[in-house]
Amino acid sequence: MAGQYDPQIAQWFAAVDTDRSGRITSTELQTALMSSNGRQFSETACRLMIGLFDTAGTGSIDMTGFGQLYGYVNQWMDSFRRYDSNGSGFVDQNELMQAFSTMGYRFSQPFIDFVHTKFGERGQGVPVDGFIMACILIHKLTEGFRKKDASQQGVITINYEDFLSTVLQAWV
Ligand SMILES: [Ca+2]
Repeated sequence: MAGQYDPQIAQWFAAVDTDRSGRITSTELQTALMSSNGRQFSETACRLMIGLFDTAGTGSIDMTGFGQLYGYVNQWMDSFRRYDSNGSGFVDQNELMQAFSTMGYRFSQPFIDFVHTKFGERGQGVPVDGFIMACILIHKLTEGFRKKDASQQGVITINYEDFLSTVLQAWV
């Protein structure tokens, strides 16, 4: 709906859309996050974020998608800052456990340790872009799992191609 955008979002959109194409690509998002956050977000994290609202598969998002993404990014960053209790810019296993349980996930310690290793940087913990990637992938894979888990038992039987489709669907 043209003319109904939050003027603040429209202003940010214009600042991020550096080539004035009317759409935001992952590269434009990466540049914007770098300047607002002071940290280089990985290309993969930016592509995953764009992919969340890139319904047409163009590799970019319009202002509506940008507004939605902006809301999500703020929530993830708030959550990250809340659990990064010593302000190091990285979360450790305990902080990850707290963050996920606040989001409603009940994960075991071994799984948290796995996520910490997978999305973390050696010896430092999980940075904000790794945290956002983990949130997006876990959210999408959980949705895929739930669709197959009709009885809500937390266990599914899945054939090979369904498994591949579920995982690849979550990827970019
Ligand atoms: Ca653009």
